[in-house]
Amino acid sequence: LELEAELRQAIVKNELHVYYQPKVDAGSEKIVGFEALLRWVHSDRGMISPGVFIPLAEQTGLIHEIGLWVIEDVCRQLRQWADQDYAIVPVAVNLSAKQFQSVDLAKQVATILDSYHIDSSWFEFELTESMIMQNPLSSIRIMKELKDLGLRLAVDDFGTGYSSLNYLRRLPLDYLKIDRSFIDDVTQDLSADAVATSIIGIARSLGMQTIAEGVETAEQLMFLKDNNCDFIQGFYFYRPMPVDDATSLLERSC
Ligand code: G
Ligand code: G
Ligand code: MN
Ligand code: NA
Repeated sequence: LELEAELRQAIVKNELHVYYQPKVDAGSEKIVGFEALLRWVHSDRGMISPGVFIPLAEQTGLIHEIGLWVIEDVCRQLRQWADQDYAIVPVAVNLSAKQFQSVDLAKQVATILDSYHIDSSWFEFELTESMIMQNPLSSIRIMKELKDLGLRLAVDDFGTGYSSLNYLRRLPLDYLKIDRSFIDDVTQDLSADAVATSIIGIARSLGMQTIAEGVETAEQLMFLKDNNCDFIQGFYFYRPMPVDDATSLLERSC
């Protein structure tokens, strides 16, 4: 309960920060995007993981306010990068289940993009299979609304949920993100290799691209390149970083 009260205050106390983790093209190894990852730097407790406070925010409904704050903070940053003439790479924001199901999501996003003059191709969302499969028909409708704004959509942690291939085929998705658990085991476990290459194959045949998450070793990278994975994210290249470090990376790649 105490943590809930503190989370309520976190926004006004400027304790929430968006970190940025680069994604690179598997071929050129150039930065092609960022994932926005929320951090709570608490005055006494230090850094609190979103794995802890996002579920709390979901339970208490605070997720709506926090989720909108993340979207707006990312748009404010994109505007600043654009004004400084940096070559913009798209930023992907994670959505939670309640946010995804809230009726006005597309309208709220459109308003924020508009007010910061953000090109919709600069902004992406990551959803999970379980969020989509909770109510597949309404999910398809919401995803279409977001696609109509011009955003790209990714399925996060792909392979760990229960997506029916029959729905997957009908979903307006751009990327499948291969879950870290498979990447951890590739090059060591033939069944993880098979799952990873199957996901790459499914994505390709459905006209989607693949992002491997949690890539930590040269061997994993080699395997993914050999098997035509499109994009790579993980500590091997970059950790999630504060915005100033992300800005320096963009500055260098100009
Ligand atoms: O950054 P880290 O690996 O600690 O993230 C832990 C979890 O928190 C991941 O599942 C990630 O998707 C989630 N997460 C991080 N930032 C956000 C956010 O802004 N919104 C939502 N809904 N989840 C987030
Ligand atoms: O659920 P989601 O995929 O959004 O979670 C992203 C989380 O994965 C973030 O908390 C981020 O810090 C973490 N992460 C990103 N790259 C790596 C990696 O290479 N190894 C590990 N162990 N975690 C990673
Ligand atoms: Mn994610
Ligand atoms: Na993930």
